[in-house]
Amino acid sequence: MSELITTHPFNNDLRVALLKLNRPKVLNALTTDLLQEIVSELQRLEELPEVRCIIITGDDRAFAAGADIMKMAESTAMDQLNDKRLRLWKEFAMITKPIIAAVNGFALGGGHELSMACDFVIAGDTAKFGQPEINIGTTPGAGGTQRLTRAIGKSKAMMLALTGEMLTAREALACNLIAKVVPEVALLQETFEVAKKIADKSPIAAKLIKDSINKSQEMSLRDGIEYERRNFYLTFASADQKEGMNAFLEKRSPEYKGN
Ligand code: DAK
Repeated sequence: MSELITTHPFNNDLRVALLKLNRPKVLNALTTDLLQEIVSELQRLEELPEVRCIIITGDDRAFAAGADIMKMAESTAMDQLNDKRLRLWKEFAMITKPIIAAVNGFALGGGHELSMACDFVIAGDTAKFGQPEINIGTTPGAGGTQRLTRAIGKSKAMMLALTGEMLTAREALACNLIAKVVPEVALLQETFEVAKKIADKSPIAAKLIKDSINKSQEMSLRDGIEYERRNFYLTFASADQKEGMNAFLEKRSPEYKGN
């Protein structure tokens, strides 16, 4: 059985793809091979015009409990430096389609970093989030000190990463780490409803919104607003913008083609 399974399980709606991590015996611990599979699959989906939104999920016990400690334990600094996962994390960030993390169970260490590298997180009410690397004598290495701090602020990020404690789904929602909490059993259905809303919109606008919001994490406010404005102008080169505004004026539902 593959360690990553792709399906379109929701009424076979090809616009929404579901990627399921499948290493249940080790709580979906991430190896470089699994990360490679995730990135290769995202790159394949990126090229398919019919796919408009991607969901990444795990199983009921874990989204992912971090990098595979078994594979890391005896590695050297040079093994780490030369490992292709550094490039893979960068390639993950280059995907332009919306990616939702649907989290049940543990999202820890690299698993939590994977969820934060997605565009937003929807969690089941029993999910747990944390950066427990300090418990095993190391530090976060894939954005855990950077994305987490931008998301929840310095004080809380410090406390989490320095103690290795976990946040419950409700606590994660309260500090804006995640976007929504739903009953554990309804996670995939609820996430699909959100994904379908996105899939109904213009893929061009979605791509540009994702780009502008991501830039807000890296740019000054003034530069970010300039950047956003250029993306706004760019939508006026799309048929989707004409379709959206004409549909509004004609009081009908728009049909976006992604061009
Ligand atoms: N790696 C390997 N195996 C793991 C694992 C992991 N991260 N997490 C769990 N497992 C395995 C356990 O060893 C156990 O295997 P068996 O004993 O059954 O063979 C099985 O999954 C079930 O786990 P437990 O028996 O421990 O289950 P519990 O419910 O009692 O506890 C737990 C669940 C999640 C609290 C516990 O398993 C745990 O603390 N796991 C470790 C969590 C952790 O420390 N995660 C951080 C790892 S470090 C980088 C990119 C990424 C990273 C770094 C750099 N670069 C790009 C530079 C990331 C680093 C990390 O994530």
